Amino acid sequence: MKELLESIRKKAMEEIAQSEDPEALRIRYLGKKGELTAVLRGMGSVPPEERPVIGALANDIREQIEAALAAKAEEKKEKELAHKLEAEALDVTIPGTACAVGRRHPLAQTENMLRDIFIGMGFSVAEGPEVEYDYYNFEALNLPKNHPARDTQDTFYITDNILLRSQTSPVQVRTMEVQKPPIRVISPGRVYRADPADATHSPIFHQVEGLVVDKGITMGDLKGILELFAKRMFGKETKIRFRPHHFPFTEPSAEVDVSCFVCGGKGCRLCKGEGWIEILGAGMVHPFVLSNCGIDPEVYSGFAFGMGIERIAMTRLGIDDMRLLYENDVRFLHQF
Ligand code: 2NL
Repeated sequence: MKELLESIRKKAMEEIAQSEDPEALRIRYLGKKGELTAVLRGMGSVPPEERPVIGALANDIREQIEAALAAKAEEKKEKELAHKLEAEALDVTIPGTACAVGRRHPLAQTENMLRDIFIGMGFSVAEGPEVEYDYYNFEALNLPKNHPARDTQDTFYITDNILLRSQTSPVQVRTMEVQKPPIRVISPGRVYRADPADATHSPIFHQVEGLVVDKGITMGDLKGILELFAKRMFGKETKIRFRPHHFPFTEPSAEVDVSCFVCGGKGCRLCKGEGWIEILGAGMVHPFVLSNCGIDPEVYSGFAFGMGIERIAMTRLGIDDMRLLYENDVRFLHQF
């Protein structure tokens, strides 16, 4: 019996030393049907006086096997960890991959500047549909049926009375319909004209219009607001100039120029020797437009203005072809 136990010890220790799978050996030796267990079961055949000695030996062997198995398991765990650390090793000294940082599109930059300037003067921002009724885009703005601006050649019609807006004024008409004066809004957004693309035209472009309606609003208020706007947009030395003009929705109307911010008015390449650059159209809201929107022109008056964001961006940034703004060539965009 002793010899049998010793041979189990020897075999077990050898096997454990070489094993990759200590758990299988635990079952094989110490499990319910294991070799050592089988020997202990056969204790009945051992003479009673030898049983304590054999029992002690068997326990000693069990403990030794258990300790060897535990050591082996620990060793296996450590090996696995070392392997994992090596496999997942990270060299923090390897140079990183540079991440290309983008920036706002020049049109978005310009629109944000315009928004900031007018919000700073107490205006709020109104938005509205790009697919619009003929009524809001034309009729309400004193452009009756048969007015030349309604030519199907000039505007994208969807049906007889639905079109792509050709200006953002319909947003302001909608504002006047639902809001009582005082009204101070700007309406930035995308507009459409049936123009072929060239250096100064695009069938899709962007506009900011502004509208102020209250009791006692005059042309003087319009001039004050636009002068402040021009100084904030083009620099504090900037002057403005009103030239008489005609729009169906304002009376009187004017085209507004800013003094050239490159030459200060002396005449240069940017202003084509004029000293002045045209940037917007404006005027006092036509009484018909006010009454179309449910505002009594005997009580209230207002001014409105409109400008193309492309034109402002091109003037400020020295861009000579509008098409560059839509090509999304990063070599171009990275310059601004
Ligand atoms: C231009 C000229 C202008 C307006 C837009 C307007 C809006 C309402 C009533 C009256 Cl609701 N007028 N807008 C007024 C004058 C000029 O735009 O050259 N835009 C690019």
